Amino acid sequence: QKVENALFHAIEKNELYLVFQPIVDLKTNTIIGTEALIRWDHDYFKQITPLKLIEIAEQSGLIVDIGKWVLREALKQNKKWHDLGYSSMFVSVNISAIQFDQPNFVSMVKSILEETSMSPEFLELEVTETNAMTMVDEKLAKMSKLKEMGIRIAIDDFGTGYSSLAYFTRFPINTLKIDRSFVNEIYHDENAKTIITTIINMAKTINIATTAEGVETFDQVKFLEEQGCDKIQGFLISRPVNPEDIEELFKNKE
Ligand code: G
Ligand code: G
Ligand code: MN
Ligand code: NA
Repeated sequence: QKVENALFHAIEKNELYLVFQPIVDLKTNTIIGTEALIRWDHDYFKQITPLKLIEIAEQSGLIVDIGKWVLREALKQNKKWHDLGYSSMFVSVNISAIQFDQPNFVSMVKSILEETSMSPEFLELEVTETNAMTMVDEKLAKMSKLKEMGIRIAIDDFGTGYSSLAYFTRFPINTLKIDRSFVNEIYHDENAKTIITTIINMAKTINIATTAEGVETFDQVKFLEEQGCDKIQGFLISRPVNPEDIEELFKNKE
């Protein structure tokens, strides 16, 4: 059985689903949003990790349809949470370069927001640092349009792509997601601490929020709080889980 072929049928066969990981505001210590992450429930291709799944989807071009499906499902779920009363919750959706570079990307996002009755201010799109560094002019133009619509842009895996933060002053972005490789090293490597502190301070001067990814210990939270990091995400709060488990977390955090 060919994996591309199986993945091609995954949407119609209802094998794809989303899990959500909470994002916590450090000032209020409340869950303010979630990141949607794709999963594939397939008898034969169980061993395929989400990272590999995305790689296959990108190589085969299936990412365009899958990415659209992810966006729709993430917004539908976020709408359900709004209807349940969690009406300030945002959802963050990962966007592949190939998907972002589609000529109709902006209009596709707009139509899915309308279809799901979700206001643009509750959608954040995550673009990796490496992605943002290719086809820069096209990227800038699209990001500006998305921002004008009220959608937020986050740079994912920040710090891994060898770009300088100064470079990002050109981009209309709202959030930098500090890569978990730095967060992991907070209590092992002085350089990691310095890098995080520098990212947070520079981001503040250009009015960009910071989210630390991969937070697993209270010591890391303490350091990030001291440095003025805005939001955290990681196994300490919760692994990516299904929507019902997210609702339990909402209740417990109230
Ligand atoms: O879910 P997990 O933590 O294993 O994620 C593995 C990788 O796959 C991460 O880099 C994440 O950003 C990416 N990923 C997960 N879901 C999606 C998705 O819906 N679209 C894209 N483009 N990437 C995703
Ligand atoms: O690249 P992106 O940031 O979208 O990746 C999300 C991935 O990070 C998911 O696969 C998720 O499972 C993983 N992740 C989220 N929190 C943690 C954490 O605290 N520790 C580790 N090791 N991985 C995490
Ligand atoms: Mn991400
Ligand atoms: Na990341």
